[in-house]
Amino acid sequence: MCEIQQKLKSVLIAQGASLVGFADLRPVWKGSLKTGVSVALPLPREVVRSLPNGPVPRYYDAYCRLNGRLDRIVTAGAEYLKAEGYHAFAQTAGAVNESEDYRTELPHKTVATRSGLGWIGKCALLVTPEYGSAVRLSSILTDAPVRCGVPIAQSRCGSCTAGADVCPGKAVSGKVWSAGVDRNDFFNPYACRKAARALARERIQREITLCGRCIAACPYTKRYLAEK
Ligand code: B12
Repeated sequence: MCEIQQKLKSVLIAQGASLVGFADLRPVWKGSLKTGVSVALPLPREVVRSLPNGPVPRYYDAYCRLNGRLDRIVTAGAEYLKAEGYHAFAQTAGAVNESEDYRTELPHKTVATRSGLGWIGKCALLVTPEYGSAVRLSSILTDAPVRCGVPIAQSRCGSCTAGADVCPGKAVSGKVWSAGVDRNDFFNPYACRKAARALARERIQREITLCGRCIAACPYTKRYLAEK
């Protein structure tokens, strides 16, 4: 790992990042900044344990808190890179535009799989070996020279049906992801959004897309919960 990469990683970890990965984005991204830095924060175990039936107020609180922390971490990382003379763009929640069909130009999950942090589960979430799908993500784009991780291009979900079984919107078809398989070929974002918003309205009285049942059901998440 070269010096700038090591220092950037230290900055991100000092700011609170739990997982950091570096991605070669050339095959997936036409923009000028060809390196992605993926940052993940886990949902606290006690929050995930409260999710099997859908969102609860503490999940909403954690969601807001982690989003704020991620924005601060990637902003600090981008500021550090710029101070070192590189170009850098922090993909904060406010800086990313979402289209009407729920797509962004360069999703955090693409940066994450390209950096080797995990794969896309049948539930369409990033699944990491460390925390399962119980992570929130952000990313930085840059032209700083770094050694990139080995991309993960295949799912490790196997024949698992846990996410599909608990999805209140029946949004999970069960088809296995591999790099290049489009989201809409295995997951229905409209059905997910509709069911999650109904659940959030009913359970926490908020107009927000918040569910979390597939996160809690994932066997990799359960492994994270079983530790300690
Ligand atoms: C739009 C959006 C939604 C939409 C659509 C969801 C979706 N899967 O697209 C709706 C409203 C339904 C939604 C719901 C939820 N969301 Co949401 N959402 C987003 C948002 C803003 C953009 C996602 C996007 O661009 N989708 C477009 C599709 C095409 O891309 P994708 O979802 O990333 O997945 C594809 C690519 O990554 C691609 N890909 C990956 N690697 C590679 C490699 C190569 C070579 C190629 C070619 C492609 C490729 O493959 C994937 C499948 O096609 C992101 C934040 C962000 N800026 O990324 C959060 C995000 C995906 N959401 C998140 C979460 C947690 C949720 C919810 C659980 C809500 C909640 N908090 O309770 C639900 C459940 C969603 C689910 N099961 O997928 C997290 C996911 C964390 C994780 N572990 O993956 C994110 C990253 C937010 C965050 N900051 O952490 N969400």
